[in-house]
Amino acid sequence: MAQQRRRQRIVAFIGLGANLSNPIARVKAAREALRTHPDLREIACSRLYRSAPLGPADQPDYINAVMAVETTLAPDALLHILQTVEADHGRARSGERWGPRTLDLDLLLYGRETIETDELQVPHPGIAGREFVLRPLLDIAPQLDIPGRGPIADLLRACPRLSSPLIPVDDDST
Ligand code: A4P
Ligand code: MG
Repeated sequence: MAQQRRRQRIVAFIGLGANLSNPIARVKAAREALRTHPDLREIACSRLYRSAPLGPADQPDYINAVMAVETTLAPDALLHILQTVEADHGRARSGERWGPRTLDLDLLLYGRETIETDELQVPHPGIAGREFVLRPLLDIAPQLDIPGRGPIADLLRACPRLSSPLIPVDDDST
């Protein structure tokens, strides 16, 4: 559909997170699904990080990563791809805020655009205060400035720490 595409190429940042059913493998498989999608071109992907949950503590640790992709898709079309990949990984929405999930794919940034619709808020509302988003972002885009929020290095310095430090995951972990 014509409205699903923009003429210009845009760099979008996607946050990947999982804490159920082999989360390291989930995050790696989601990256692979996005990397090989015909409408996306991967520019960079961070290391994987393990962290304590933000929100209810009675859930497993999370694995998080951030990837940058180039695309001509409109933001809502990109969101639908993320939701399809989530569904392919058995994502069931319990409705619990900050509850456990097999896979969560968030559209963190879409170029420098600010989007406020019923189904999409960009920059992602959690981006500026989450170490597990900012730290992997810093890996792949150290100079990045978040529209309306500022440079990520400053945001990372100021952001609240979780109950335990973020730990990079070894490459050969599964
Ligand atoms: N939506 C609006 N804007 C966006 C966007 N920029 N990207 C809408 C993606 N979706 C967006 O999504 C609910 C609705 O948000 C969608 O229908 C879409 O139209 P969802 O994925 O069901 O909910 P959510 O984003 O997971 O929200 P929730 O449950 O508040 O979770 P959060 O805020 O994402 O947090 N701890 C650690 N250490 N690491 C984590 O990754 N993640 C969470 C989940 C909690 N604790 C965590 C982590
Ligand atoms: Mg989400």
